[in-house]
Amino acid sequence: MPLFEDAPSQSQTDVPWQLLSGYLSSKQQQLLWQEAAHFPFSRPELTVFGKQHAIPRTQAWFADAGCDYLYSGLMIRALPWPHYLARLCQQLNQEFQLQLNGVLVNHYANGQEKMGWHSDDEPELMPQSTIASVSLGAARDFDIRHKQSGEKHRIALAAGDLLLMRWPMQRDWQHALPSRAKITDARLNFTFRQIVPFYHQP
Ligand SMILES: O=C(O)CCC(=O)C(=O)O
Repeated sequence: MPLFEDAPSQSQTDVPWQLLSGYLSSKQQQLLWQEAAHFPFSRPELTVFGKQHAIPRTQAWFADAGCDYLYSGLMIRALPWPHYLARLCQQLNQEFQLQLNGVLVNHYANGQEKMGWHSDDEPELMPQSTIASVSLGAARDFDIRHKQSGEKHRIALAAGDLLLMRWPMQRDWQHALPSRAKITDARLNFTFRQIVPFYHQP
């Protein structure tokens, strides 16, 4: 259950997301955290209204062969799966009957780093597929707002939590990770996605 929500209050059965608090064991968290120390994180620059901006976080993309990802105009080639991340992807696929085949890893060095409002609605994502978001490290607020009504929810995502974002979440809602000046610890987030293979190389 969400730890807290903004009004109007709503039961989780009415919304397309599901929070599984403490989904990862502490051993899994430790192994993934250690593995991520070797990830080739980068900070791409995006062009917004003709100006170049470095994104306020670093990221890496791992996926099956042919599952490249076009992110805000940048083509991100799929890197081969690291061991423990691949095992977590298999676990999610088995447990929730999913066909996830790629993961965007976001590293937030501290509370200054963030992600703005968006939906994960890129065309290479399998239509109506689920996105599974796993968090490690510092707990951070995750905000969700409805595109039409503006209805808002806030979920605190803590280390080891799994957030399942099911269809039509990416059609009807946006999400964001706001900055939190007082947080000094790092956070990792893994959004496992299902990509249409070879979408960008037909
Ligand atoms: O870090 C998070 O929890 C959010 C990540 C996110 O919104 C995304 O990868 O699209």
